[in-house]
Amino acid sequence: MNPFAQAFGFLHWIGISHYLNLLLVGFMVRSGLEILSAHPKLYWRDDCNPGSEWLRLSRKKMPADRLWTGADEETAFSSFIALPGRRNLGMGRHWHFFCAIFWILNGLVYVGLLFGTGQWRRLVPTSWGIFPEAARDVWTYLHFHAPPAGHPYNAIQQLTYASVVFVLAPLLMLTGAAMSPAVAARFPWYVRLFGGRQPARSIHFLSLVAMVAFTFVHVLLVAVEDFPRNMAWIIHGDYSSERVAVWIGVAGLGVVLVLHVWATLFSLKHRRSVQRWLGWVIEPMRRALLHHVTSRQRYTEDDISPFFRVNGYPPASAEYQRLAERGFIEWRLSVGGLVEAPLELSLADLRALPKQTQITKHHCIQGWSAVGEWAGVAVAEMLDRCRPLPSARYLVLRGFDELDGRGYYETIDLELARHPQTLLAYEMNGAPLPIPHGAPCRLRVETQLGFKMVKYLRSIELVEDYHQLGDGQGGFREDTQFYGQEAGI
Ligand SMILES: Nc1nc2c(c(=O)[nH]1)N[C@H]1C(S)=C(S)[C@@H](COP(=O)(O)O)O[C@H]1N2
Ligand SMILES: [Mo]
Repeated sequence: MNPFAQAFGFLHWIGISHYLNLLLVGFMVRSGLEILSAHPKLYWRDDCNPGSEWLRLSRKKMPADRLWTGADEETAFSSFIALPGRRNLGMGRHWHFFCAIFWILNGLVYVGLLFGTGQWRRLVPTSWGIFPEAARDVWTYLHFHAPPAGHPYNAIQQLTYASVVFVLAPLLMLTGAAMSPAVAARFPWYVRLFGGRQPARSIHFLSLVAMVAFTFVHVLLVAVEDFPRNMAWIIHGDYSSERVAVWIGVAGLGVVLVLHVWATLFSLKHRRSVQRWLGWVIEPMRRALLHHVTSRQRYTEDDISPFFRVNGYPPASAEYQRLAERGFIEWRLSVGGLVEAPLELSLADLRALPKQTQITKHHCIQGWSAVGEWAGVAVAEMLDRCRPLPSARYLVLRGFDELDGRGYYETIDLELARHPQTLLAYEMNGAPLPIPHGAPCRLRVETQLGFKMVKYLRSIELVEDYHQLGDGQGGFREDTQFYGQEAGI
């Protein structure tokens, strides 16, 4: 008997890992669909040109005669298919990453035990003969007969199981990692392995479809073949006590269903709690893995996207409009808070500082991307001039725009602020920053998602802590859309 079977008496480790897998994959499929609903379009190119999507799950049409934004393209999926549904990207992401952590751990334990116990022989084909054998089995299935039982699987089952465990699951993990802006910024070659961020996103989705199809057929076959006998094997690891196994199996499925309903309703009602509790697990992990990674992007002019989406409409305030009308001559960026030397920088002052240019890929949290060239002053240069006090830990960047009475703001810590490609950009693609993209000056933090990069900058304040600002979550979108403060994924 293996140690797990001993510890749990009647439970077999294959049963436990299958059960956790069913639970976690279900949660990840539904939260993944929630994420997709934020930008329900899939592309093969990272420019995400409107109209170039190969899959569109929305009927919304963007106007041709006025500015529209990525947020306008967002749709709501039903809570029956998405976790939690109803346009809750923040919630979908928390569930997706939370479950991903445990799914990977479960997968590692499963594969470890598979090899540790010799069970891998049932799963991994060891001879080329498997292929003609599988073809014969397909032929038999096509005639609606069951092929002869294998030992214990027939060739086609063995091939399918092996490819789910050793191809599909790793592919989901690898393409998932390729969608992290921090990974893409530090290792552009890694993303290129999949053909780019959008191909990785498309492959991730297609793998999800394959996973759902497999699970469906697998469960169906287990059920129609010999349900009690199969349940006994899954749960006990042998063919004893079939009746107990059936009951445990049915009860287990009931628990999965209840958990889905609970998580959906709870996430719709208590979004701040979900953000806090799941964030408590996810954020330290995200921070440890990705926070210290610096951007090493060096795209070429040929890579620059002909079309670059906008997110966040230009400020409606009279103050901003007046500044814009006069070409931002009177605009000043105030830098204050916990600094030795507060600054008031005009555009001319910024232009007089050392100029840095970078061509990078922008990752919006909703899923779209685009490549642009940005020029401006490194935030590190600005910090050298205002000299933060020892107690300063975060930069609070505020924009001129307001939504529902809240000013747009985001926070980044001093480490991110000092990264070499963290920039106060006043030019885009060789021209002064256009108004929709944040004129006269915006932040670029190239390892992070787009929402951290405040446009229409008004001020920068150095603070010790951000919890006393707004709703205390570290930014406008963290406060109102329940995103995580750490945006490397
Ligand atoms: N002031 C301000 N900055 C903002 C936003 C906003 O709404 N207001 N949206 C953010 C989001 S979600 C993204 S993806 C990027 C989009 O930058 P772009 O409009 O230049 O594409 O800006 C970020 N900065
Ligand atoms: Mo975004």
